[in-house]
Amino acid sequence: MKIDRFELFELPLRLKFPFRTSFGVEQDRRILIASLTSDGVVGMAECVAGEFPGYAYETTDTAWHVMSDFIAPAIVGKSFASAGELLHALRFIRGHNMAVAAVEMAYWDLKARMLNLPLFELLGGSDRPVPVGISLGIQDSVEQTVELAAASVGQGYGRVKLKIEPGWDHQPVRGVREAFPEISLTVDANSAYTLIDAPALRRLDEFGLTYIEQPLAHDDILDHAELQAQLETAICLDESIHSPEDARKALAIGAGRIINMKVGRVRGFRAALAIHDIAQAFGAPVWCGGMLESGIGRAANLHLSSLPNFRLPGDTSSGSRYWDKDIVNEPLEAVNGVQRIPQNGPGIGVSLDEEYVRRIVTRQAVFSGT
Ligand code: OSB
Ligand code: MG
Repeated sequence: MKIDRFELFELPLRLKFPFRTSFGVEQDRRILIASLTSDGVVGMAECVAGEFPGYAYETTDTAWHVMSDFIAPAIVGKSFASAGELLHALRFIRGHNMAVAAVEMAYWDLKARMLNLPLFELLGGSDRPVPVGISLGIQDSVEQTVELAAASVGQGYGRVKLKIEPGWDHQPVRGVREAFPEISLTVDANSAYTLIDAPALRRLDEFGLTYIEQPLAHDDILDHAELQAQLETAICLDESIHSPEDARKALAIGAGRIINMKVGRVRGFRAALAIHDIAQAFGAPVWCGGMLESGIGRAANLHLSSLPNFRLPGDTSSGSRYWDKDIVNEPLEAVNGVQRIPQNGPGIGVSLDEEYVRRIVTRQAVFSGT
């Protein structure tokens, strides 16, 4: 497939609520969409970089820079027979996985559209219902947290994840657990603890959490292994896993028992599939994380989530939870805690609301060959 055109655009979208984690607060998102055109067919994907370098070092602006100044010249006017070939042409870019992933994912969407297949088929998944949970940011009070958890349970979500940090862990978890003794409850620390905090984390064991997500440093696996040995609760790794190699090493040393898969974090679908298989070989489930995506990223997540080793509910909750108005035409709504894979046409199975996009777009760049 020859890449005739590469286009980037930026769309400001305001979350319905400020999303607070141990690394900061996000409400005003700038959604970056990358699109690739070949032979008149267009594939697209969302870049999941955030507004500030809190979750990872990439930001909307570093991703824009890397995509327009380095990726565009390396791919426009060139032909790639596979995602592997495309990635090979981008191997000179160290890191910047979210920027590379957006282009690689757009390539998969393009390929699926050319073959007239839903993306899940190309990825090796299936048309199955995708169980999803909800990720609740840090709130001002335990009462508020329990209220939000109650609303989520009322909407049918099969798992509730609470963001935690030192000083905000035991109390909200106890509050929600006492109100809902049976739900699958998890916590996500986004790297806010160190090994010195092991006793505080051990105290969470009594609540029967499904897992504790990324308690320790974003670049650590060794201390996680030491912590996992001291906990009954499974550790789920998010920030620490950037590649199939990271996944293999982490699972080999027992740094965790579960992996949160984010395609942007790991450099694209190809790496995500490899991590899926490695985790499966270790008997470790994966689940699909979220990065407060618009419907474009959310649709891609749902297709990926249909692979067999996605065995725990993902973070792809209803689009209407995040946005008053999404940028896609198709609603992506969970019913009784389950999302259907969008299939309004091939590829990711959703379409941009072109009129709305034209109205809100703040930045656009087009790279086309001669
Ligand atoms: O750690 O999983 C995370 C959002 C932004 C950055 C990191 C994370 C998250 C979430 C929200 O937990 C998931 C979502 O609802 O999209
Ligand atoms: Mg996380």
